[in-house]
Amino acid sequence: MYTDEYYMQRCLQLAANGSGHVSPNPMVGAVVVHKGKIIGEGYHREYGKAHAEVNAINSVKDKSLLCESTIYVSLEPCSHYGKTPPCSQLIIDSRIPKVVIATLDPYFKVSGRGINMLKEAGIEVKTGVLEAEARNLNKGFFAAQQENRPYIYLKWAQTRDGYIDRARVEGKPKIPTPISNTYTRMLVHKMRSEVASIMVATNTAVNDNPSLTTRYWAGRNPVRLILDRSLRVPSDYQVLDDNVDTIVFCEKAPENNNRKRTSFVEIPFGKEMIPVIMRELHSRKINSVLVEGGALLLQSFIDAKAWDEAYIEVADIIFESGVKAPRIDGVLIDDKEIGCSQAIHLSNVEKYKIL
Ligand code: AOF
Ligand code: ZN
Repeated sequence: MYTDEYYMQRCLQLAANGSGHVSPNPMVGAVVVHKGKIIGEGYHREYGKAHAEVNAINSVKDKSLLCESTIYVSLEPCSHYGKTPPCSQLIIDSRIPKVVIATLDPYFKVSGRGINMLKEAGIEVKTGVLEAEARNLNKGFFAAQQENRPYIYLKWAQTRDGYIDRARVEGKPKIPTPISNTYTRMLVHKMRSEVASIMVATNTAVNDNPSLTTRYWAGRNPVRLILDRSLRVPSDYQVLDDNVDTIVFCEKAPENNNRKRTSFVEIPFGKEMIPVIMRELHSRKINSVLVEGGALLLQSFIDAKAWDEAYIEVADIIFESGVKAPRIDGVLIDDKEIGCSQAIHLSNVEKYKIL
């Protein structure tokens, strides 16, 4: 006989298949177990489509076994009519006598109500199985529901002597010197495919003309966020190609904007900047952001303590001079070698509050 953790682990594994397809909804997985044997599996595959429980229950071939089964779900079954009907009602109607849940749904329309519905129908409910793991899987969803802001990741690559770019000589073209290698670049693109948005400031957009897409990883492109106070990014640059949803934060929006997927949002550029942007993203249901550069922008997030996790690649390269990497203090989550780079993963001790 396997433990509850074993089946919940399978739920989390299934849930993760929804990565990049379900945001702003959470990734959720479910399995139906009859006498120790998994007889049904499902996960939330796509935003607006069927929830995990629906797919798991539908996948059970012999429905007569449901009345002797347990359903494991990585998030409290919902109790509301959203884009889909309530999963708790489906579980009740399916006569499943026991439900094992990893974590409560923080969404105010559900939180606790799903469990109450089940209990009132006489169903045995167990919660808290692999709770931390389940919350960890949906950091953006939990930040949005509980902190009213997106989950903030910082990311940069620096040399061993602490530079993120070569010095720029006025009037001379920049000699590109990549700090990341083929493998770590691919990992960055994987990370991009897993976040809802990605942010850079004017200098990065102007100097590097990046496309900020997930070219090296199959997955969804995040919304591009460009901080361009005086609209200095040339209109024929890649971030303004209108191929990907893009928001340009600026002081004064252009009078005419014919682009379909690119919008201009006016914001103040002082101390209020980060909270204003965070509120704007939250209102657009963008529940995670990856801040990629440049150094000044990253430093302003660090100084405002407006970050949750930071990924720093330290390549075995020496520049001797150039643009200094940001300075950061955080709790070390992981520090490992990736090829000839060191990958440092930090977390912030203080939870950033925008209100
Ligand atoms: C579940 N199972 O697999 C998921 C749940 O608009 P809807 O109908 O898709 O509802 C979205 C909300 O449902 C979402 O905010 C979260 O509270 C919950 N997600 N619930 O029972 C699932 N993905
Ligand atoms: Zn549901």
